[in-house]
Amino acid sequence: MLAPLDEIAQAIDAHDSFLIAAHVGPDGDAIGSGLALQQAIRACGKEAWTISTDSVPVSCRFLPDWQSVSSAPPRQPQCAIIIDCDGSRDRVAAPYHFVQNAKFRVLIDHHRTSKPIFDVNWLDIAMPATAQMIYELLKHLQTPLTPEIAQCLLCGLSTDTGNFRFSNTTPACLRAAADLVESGADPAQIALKLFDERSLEATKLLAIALNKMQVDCDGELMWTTLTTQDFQSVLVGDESSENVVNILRNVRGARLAIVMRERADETGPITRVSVRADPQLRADLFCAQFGGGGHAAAAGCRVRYRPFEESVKLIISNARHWLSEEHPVIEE
Ligand SMILES: [Mn+2]
Repeated sequence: MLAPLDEIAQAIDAHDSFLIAAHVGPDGDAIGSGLALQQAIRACGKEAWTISTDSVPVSCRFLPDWQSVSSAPPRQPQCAIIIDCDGSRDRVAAPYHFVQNAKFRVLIDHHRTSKPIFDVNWLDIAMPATAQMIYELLKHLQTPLTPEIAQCLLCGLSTDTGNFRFSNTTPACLRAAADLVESGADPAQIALKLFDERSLEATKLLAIALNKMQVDCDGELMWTTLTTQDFQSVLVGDESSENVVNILRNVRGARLAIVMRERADETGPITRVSVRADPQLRADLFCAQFGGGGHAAAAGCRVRYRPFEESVKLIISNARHWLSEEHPVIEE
């Protein structure tokens, strides 16, 4: 039996057109990994399209070639490579028939909730970021690391390690980062764009969210909400609320932080939920109860078909219980 890296190399060799897609609400790992893989496949003289039906987050609109990301491929690709998520219809930010109708499907992911559902599945929860996996794939393929590819991969590593501050910052990850900087990636630009820069509107939204901050369970649970009206009052969308949950998580004594945002689509109201937690509290399992996913320390979900206030009550009462319950320890 071939190792996953060899199987993926074979899949790239055997096909001429590729769909690359990651999770809904893509982040710097999803977009950076996708763009790096796209550039590498195109460098082999093949067609590759990075797809995101949720667009590219503003914080990532400095990456080389980010404007090539589109909401659908121009035609059915032969091979679908799904990265940074579990590959299911609900999680993939691409029109799913393109995934289903692909002759061959590859899954590359580092989330612990993913299962081998495609033709080739490279699932490795020890990897700090999908970008680390793409880095190793490109090394395996002997693809030259251009400054553009290096910048995209460093963006992915930086996103998922909190700019090399989380406990998933492994020696291998730092070695890859060093190699990427040597190849032309710009860590200062990435840190500024991903972690520091914030629009004026997002800063105003942060003020609203902090004003409404709730302290629960003796300070172990911190939460807040942002309503449609809050978003309208500062004329911004959901992408401007990303960092609020981290600010709540950083309050001394907090173990679980939750931000709930009121949105809507053609199915009706949606409550978008971002969760940050002490990893022992398994944010991924907390969100899985509501059909979401993520990591032990950071996860998300969407609650549909209920008014916002009801969703908030449901999630917060669940969170209060969650804090006092035992959760499966993370098996290494
Ligand atoms: Mn990731």
